[in-house]
Amino acid sequence: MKIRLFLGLPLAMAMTLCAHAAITDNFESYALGSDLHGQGSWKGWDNSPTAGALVSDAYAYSGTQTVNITGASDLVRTFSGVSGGQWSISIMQYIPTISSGVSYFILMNQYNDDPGAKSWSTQMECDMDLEVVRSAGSTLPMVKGDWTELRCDIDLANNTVNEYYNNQLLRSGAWQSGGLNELQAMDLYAGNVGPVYYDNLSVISVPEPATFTALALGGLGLLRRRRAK
Ligand SMILES: [Ca+2]
Repeated sequence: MKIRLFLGLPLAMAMTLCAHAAITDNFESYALGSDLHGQGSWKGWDNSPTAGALVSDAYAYSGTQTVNITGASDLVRTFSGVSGGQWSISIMQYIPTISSGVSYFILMNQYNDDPGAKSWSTQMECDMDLEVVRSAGSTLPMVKGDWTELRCDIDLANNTVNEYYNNQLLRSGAWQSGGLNELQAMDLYAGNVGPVYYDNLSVISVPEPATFTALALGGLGLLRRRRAK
């Protein structure tokens, strides 16, 4: 009876895990030099092919490939089912020391191609001239010539977002003041400057599935130890 109970618990956790599948992209599965517009859930803003972005091997956080956000790039990654509860979206960013101008990392609580409705939640302005990152009046020093993480912890249940740059809190505020109580899209907007490289996108529910996996594996470990006795 006790053994069944232990087996049931990890299975239940594994099923919970499946219900909150993580979204990840390390940019390794695309052809080098190809435009992400129209590949997977990527597209140019308002579905415009001219707003896409190219897969690059100039720098990489994982493997050999990233996406290069530069010039006319205004690259959208749409999400579905990122609603309710708490979520964490993370992406690695590399800004070469020679890059200048202002590039943007944007999260949308509502996104539709023109003429559909759009609503903005997070906008990190990466000012490569002043070497700062801004969001709604808050500022942090920029990392250039190295990889750094942009992360937003979103609590849809309580309508809050904590925005982190380089593991430091940049801004804490409301997630939505209009639109929808969801994360519908990420937009990497070059603002006609660049280059800025991005790698290792992940969107996970919180607590993250890895925690559930660890708990489940821990449960199985207990089960094995009990059986071994
Ligand atoms: Ca990669």
